[in-house]
Amino acid sequence: MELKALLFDVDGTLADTERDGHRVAFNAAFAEYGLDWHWDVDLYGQLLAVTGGKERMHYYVDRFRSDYAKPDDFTDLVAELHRAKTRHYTRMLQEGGIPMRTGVVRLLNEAREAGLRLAIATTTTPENVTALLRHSLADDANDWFEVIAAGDIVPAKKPAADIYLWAMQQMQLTPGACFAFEDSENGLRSSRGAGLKTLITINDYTRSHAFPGAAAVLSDLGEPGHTPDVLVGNLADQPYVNLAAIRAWHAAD
Ligand code: XBP
Ligand code: MG
Repeated sequence: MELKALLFDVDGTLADTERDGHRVAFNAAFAEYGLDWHWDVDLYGQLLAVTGGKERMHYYVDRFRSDYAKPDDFTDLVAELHRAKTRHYTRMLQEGGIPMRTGVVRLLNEAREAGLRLAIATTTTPENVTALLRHSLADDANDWFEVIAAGDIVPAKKPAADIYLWAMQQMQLTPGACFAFEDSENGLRSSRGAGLKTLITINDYTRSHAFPGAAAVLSDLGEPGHTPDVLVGNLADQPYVNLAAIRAWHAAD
Protein backbone atom coordinates (compact mmCIF):
# COMPACT_ATOMS: atom_id res chain seq x y z
CA MET A 1 0.00 0.00 0.00
CA GLU A 2 1.18 3.53 -0.79
CA LEU A 3 2.75 5.49 2.07
CA LYS A 4 0.64 8.59 2.67
CA ALA A 5 1.41 9.85 6.18
CA LEU A 6 4.06 10.01 8.87
CA LEU A 7 2.94 10.00 12.53
CA PHE A 8 5.33 11.33 15.15
CA ASP A 9 5.60 10.91 18.88
CA VAL A 10 6.89 14.10 20.54
CA ASP A 11 8.70 13.57 23.86
CA GLY A 12 11.99 11.78 23.29
CA THR A 13 11.36 11.45 19.55
CA LEU A 14 11.13 14.97 18.10
CA ALA A 15 13.17 16.43 20.98
CA ASP A 16 14.85 15.25 24.18
CA THR A 17 12.30 16.93 26.40
CA GLU A 18 12.09 14.66 29.41
CA ARG A 19 15.25 15.07 31.51
CA ASP A 20 15.86 18.82 31.12
CA GLY A 21 12.33 19.86 30.27
CA HIS A 22 9.39 18.02 31.80
CA ARG A 23 11.37 16.83 34.85
CA VAL A 24 12.57 20.34 35.69
CA ALA A 25 9.05 21.73 35.20
CA PHE A 26 7.55 19.13 37.56
CA ASN A 27 10.13 20.05 40.22
CA ALA A 28 9.39 23.78 39.77
CA ALA A 29 5.67 23.08 40.31
CA PHE A 30 6.36 21.01 43.43
CA ALA A 31 8.53 23.82 44.86
CA GLU A 32 5.86 26.41 44.00
CA TYR A 33 3.34 24.43 46.08
CA GLY A 34 5.77 23.94 48.98
CA LEU A 35 6.01 20.18 48.51
CA ASP A 36 9.22 18.35 49.43
CA TRP A 37 8.96 16.28 46.26
CA HIS A 38 12.00 16.28 44.01
CA TRP A 39 12.51 14.08 40.98
CA ASP A 40 16.19 13.51 40.23
CA VAL A 41 17.40 12.19 36.88
CA ASP A 42 17.45 8.52 37.97
CA LEU A 43 14.10 8.58 39.75
CA TYR A 44 12.53 10.29 36.76
CA GLY A 45 13.71 7.40 34.59
CA GLN A 46 11.69 5.05 36.79
CA LEU A 47 8.68 7.35 36.77
CA LEU A 48 8.66 7.40 32.96
CA ALA A 49 7.21 3.89 33.16
CA VAL A 50 3.90 5.75 33.54
CA THR A 51 2.93 8.10 30.71
CA GLY A 52 1.02 11.32 31.36
CA GLY A 53 2.07 13.91 33.93
CA LYS A 54 -0.97 13.58 36.21
CA GLU A 55 -0.80 9.80 36.09
CA ARG A 56 2.95 10.02 36.83
CA MET A 57 2.37 12.13 39.97
CA HIS A 58 -0.22 9.66 41.29
CA TYR A 59 2.19 6.81 40.62
CA TYR A 60 5.02 8.63 42.43
CA VAL A 61 3.01 9.15 45.59
CA ASP A 62 1.61 5.60 45.59
CA ARG A 63 4.93 3.94 44.85
CA PHE A 64 7.56 6.16 46.52
CA ARG A 65 5.84 8.38 49.12
CA SER A 66 4.02 6.19 51.59
CA ASP A 67 4.92 8.90 54.16
CA TYR A 68 2.74 11.48 52.35
CA ALA A 69 -0.79 11.91 53.74
CA LYS A 70 -3.01 12.55 50.73
CA PRO A 71 -5.58 15.31 51.28
CA ASP A 72 -9.23 14.53 50.43
CA ASP A 73 -8.99 16.60 47.28
CA PHE A 74 -5.77 14.97 46.13
CA THR A 75 -6.97 14.46 42.55
CA ASP A 76 -7.73 18.20 42.33
CA LEU A 77 -4.34 19.04 43.80
CA VAL A 78 -2.63 16.87 41.18
CA ALA A 79 -4.61 18.60 38.42
CA GLU A 80 -3.56 21.99 39.84
CA LEU A 81 0.08 20.93 40.11
CA HIS A 82 -0.12 19.73 36.55
CA ARG A 83 -1.41 23.08 35.32
CA ALA A 84 1.52 24.76 37.11
CA LYS A 85 3.91 22.25 35.56
CA THR A 86 2.55 22.99 32.08
CA ARG A 87 3.04 26.71 32.73
CA HIS A 88 6.67 26.17 33.79
CA TYR A 89 7.35 23.84 30.87
CA THR A 90 5.94 26.09 28.17
CA ARG A 91 7.77 29.09 29.66
CA MET A 92 11.03 27.13 29.51
CA LEU A 93 10.42 26.37 25.85
CA GLN A 94 9.65 30.00 25.15
CA GLU A 95 12.77 31.21 26.95
CA GLY A 96 15.41 28.84 25.74
CA GLY A 97 13.87 26.12 23.76
CA ILE A 98 14.85 22.51 23.56
CA PRO A 99 16.36 21.68 20.18
CA MET A 100 14.88 19.15 17.77
CA ARG A 101 16.80 15.88 17.70
CA THR A 102 19.33 15.16 14.96
CA GLY A 103 17.73 14.77 11.55
CA VAL A 104 14.20 15.72 12.57
CA VAL A 105 14.02 19.07 10.78
CA ARG A 106 15.64 17.63 7.64
CA LEU A 107 13.24 14.68 7.51
CA LEU A 108 10.16 16.83 8.13
CA ASN A 109 11.22 19.14 5.30
CA GLU A 110 11.80 16.19 2.97
CA ALA A 111 8.40 14.74 3.83
CA ARG A 112 6.63 18.05 3.27
CA GLU A 113 8.33 18.55 -0.09
CA ALA A 114 7.23 15.05 -1.09
CA GLY A 115 3.62 15.85 -0.16
CA LEU A 116 3.37 13.33 2.67
CA ARG A 117 0.75 14.09 5.30
CA LEU A 118 2.06 14.67 8.84
CA ALA A 119 0.52 14.12 12.27
CA ILE A 120 1.44 14.05 15.95
CA ALA A 121 0.38 11.30 18.37
CA THR A 122 1.55 12.02 21.90
CA THR A 123 0.66 11.63 25.55
CA THR A 124 1.74 15.13 26.49
CA THR A 125 -0.52 18.16 26.95
CA PRO A 126 -1.49 20.00 23.72
CA GLU A 127 0.01 23.35 24.88
CA ASN A 128 3.37 21.60 25.30
CA VAL A 129 3.31 20.38 21.71
CA THR A 130 2.28 23.78 20.36
CA ALA A 131 5.04 25.52 22.31
CA LEU A 132 7.71 23.03 21.26
CA LEU A 133 6.78 23.22 17.59
CA ARG A 134 6.59 27.00 17.59
CA HIS A 135 9.76 27.72 19.57
CA SER A 136 12.01 24.84 18.55
CA LEU A 137 10.93 24.15 14.97
CA ALA A 138 9.37 27.16 13.22
CA ASP A 139 6.81 29.90 13.86
CA ASP A 140 4.30 28.17 11.60
CA ALA A 141 5.29 24.58 12.44
CA ASN A 142 1.92 23.79 14.03
CA ASP A 143 0.44 24.15 10.55
CA TRP A 144 2.78 21.52 9.17
CA PHE A 145 0.80 18.86 11.03
CA GLU A 146 -2.68 18.04 9.82
CA VAL A 147 -3.65 16.47 13.15
CA ILE A 148 -2.17 17.02 16.60
CA ALA A 149 -3.47 14.20 18.79
CA ALA A 150 -2.34 14.92 22.34
CA GLY A 151 -2.96 14.53 26.06
CA ASP A 152 -6.40 13.74 27.45
CA ILE A 153 -8.08 13.67 24.02
CA VAL A 154 -8.33 9.92 24.53
CA PRO A 155 -8.83 8.57 28.06
CA ALA A 156 -6.33 5.70 27.77
CA LYS A 157 -2.80 6.99 27.21
CA LYS A 158 0.12 5.07 25.69
CA PRO A 159 0.84 2.13 25.79
CA ALA A 160 -2.83 1.95 24.73
CA ALA A 161 -3.21 2.28 20.96
CA ASP A 162 -6.02 4.84 21.26
CA ILE A 163 -4.08 8.02 20.46
CA TYR A 164 -2.75 6.60 17.17
CA LEU A 165 -6.18 5.19 16.28
CA TRP A 166 -7.73 8.58 16.97
CA ALA A 167 -5.16 10.38 14.78
CA MET A 168 -5.71 7.97 11.88
CA GLN A 169 -9.46 8.25 12.23
CA GLN A 170 -9.20 12.05 11.94
CA MET A 171 -7.11 11.63 8.79
CA GLN A 172 -9.37 8.92 7.35
CA LEU A 173 -6.32 6.71 6.87
CA THR A 174 -5.64 3.05 7.63
CA PRO A 175 -2.44 1.90 9.38
CA GLY A 176 -1.15 0.44 6.11
CA ALA A 177 -0.87 3.95 4.64
CA CYS A 178 1.08 5.32 7.61
CA PHE A 179 4.47 5.03 9.32
CA ALA A 180 5.24 5.96 12.95
CA PHE A 181 8.24 7.34 14.84
CA GLU A 182 8.77 6.51 18.53
CA ASP A 183 11.49 6.44 21.18
CA SER A 184 10.12 4.21 23.96
CA GLU A 185 8.68 0.82 24.78
CA ASN A 186 5.33 2.33 25.79
CA GLY A 187 5.26 4.32 22.57
CA LEU A 188 6.04 1.28 20.44
CA ARG A 189 3.35 -0.77 22.17
CA SER A 190 0.90 1.99 21.34
CA SER A 191 1.89 2.34 17.67
CA ARG A 192 2.17 -1.41 17.09
CA GLY A 193 -1.16 -1.88 18.83
CA ALA A 194 -2.61 0.48 16.24
CA GLY A 195 -1.07 -1.65 13.48
CA LEU A 196 1.67 0.81 12.51
CA LYS A 197 5.13 0.05 11.23
CA THR A 198 7.42 2.03 13.50
CA LEU A 199 10.98 3.31 13.58
CA ILE A 200 12.62 3.70 16.99
CA THR A 201 15.26 6.33 17.75
CA ILE A 202 16.45 5.70 21.30
CA ASN A 203 17.61 8.19 23.93
CA ASP A 204 19.33 7.85 27.31
CA TYR A 205 16.09 6.97 29.09
CA THR A 206 14.95 4.36 26.56
CA ARG A 207 18.25 2.73 25.50
CA SER A 208 17.54 -0.40 27.59
CA HIS A 209 13.90 -0.77 26.55
CA ALA A 210 12.69 -3.77 24.53
CA PHE A 211 11.46 -2.96 21.03
CA PRO A 212 9.76 -6.05 19.60
CA GLY A 213 8.37 -5.53 16.12
CA ALA A 214 10.17 -2.25 15.38
CA ALA A 215 11.10 -1.67 11.73
CA ALA A 216 14.57 -0.69 13.00
CA VAL A 217 16.13 0.67 16.18
CA LEU A 218 18.62 3.52 15.67
CA SER A 219 20.57 6.01 17.77
CA ASP A 220 18.97 8.91 15.87
CA LEU A 221 17.76 9.83 12.38
CA GLY A 222 21.22 10.88 11.21
CA GLU A 223 22.26 13.65 8.86
CA PRO A 224 24.47 13.98 5.80
CA GLY A 225 27.94 13.26 7.22
CA HIS A 226 26.57 11.50 10.31
CA THR A 227 25.33 7.94 9.94
CA PRO A 228 23.26 6.79 12.93
CA ASP A 229 24.21 3.73 14.97
CA VAL A 230 22.03 0.77 14.05
CA LEU A 231 20.98 -1.27 17.10
CA VAL A 232 18.41 -3.50 15.40
CA GLY A 233 17.67 -3.98 11.70
CA ASN A 234 19.38 -1.96 8.99
CA LEU A 235 19.34 1.42 7.28
CA ALA A 236 17.89 0.06 4.01
CA ASP A 237 21.15 0.93 2.19
CA GLN A 238 20.73 4.63 2.98
CA PRO A 239 23.36 6.77 4.79
CA TYR A 240 20.77 8.15 7.25
CA VAL A 241 16.99 8.11 7.66
CA ASN A 242 15.44 9.65 4.56
CA LEU A 243 12.20 8.95 2.71
CA ALA A 244 13.85 6.16 0.69
CA ALA A 245 14.65 4.30 3.95
CA ILE A 246 11.17 4.92 5.32
CA ARG A 247 9.53 3.69 2.11
CA ALA A 248 11.70 0.54 2.26
CA TRP A 249 10.72 -0.18 5.90
CA HIS A 250 7.12 0.60 5.11
CA ALA A 251 7.12 -1.85 2.18
CA ALA A 252 8.90 -4.65 4.10
CA ASP A 253 6.88 -7.62 5.47
C1 XBP B 1 5.27 11.50 27.02
C2 XBP B 1 4.91 11.51 28.41
C3 XBP B 1 4.38 12.73 28.97
C4 XBP B 1 5.35 13.79 29.40
C5 XBP B 1 4.64 14.76 30.30
O1 XBP B 1 5.18 10.16 26.53
O2 XBP B 1 4.98 10.53 29.10
O3 XBP B 1 3.67 12.34 30.08
O4 XBP B 1 6.42 13.23 30.14
O5 XBP B 1 3.56 15.32 29.68
P1 XBP B 1 5.17 9.89 24.97
P2 XBP B 1 2.33 15.94 30.52
O6 XBP B 1 6.46 10.42 24.42
O7 XBP B 1 5.14 8.38 24.86
O8 XBP B 1 3.93 10.52 24.39
O9 XBP B 1 2.85 16.38 31.84
O10 XBP B 1 1.83 17.08 29.67
O11 XBP B 1 1.29 14.85 30.67
MG1 MG C 1 8.16 9.41 23.59
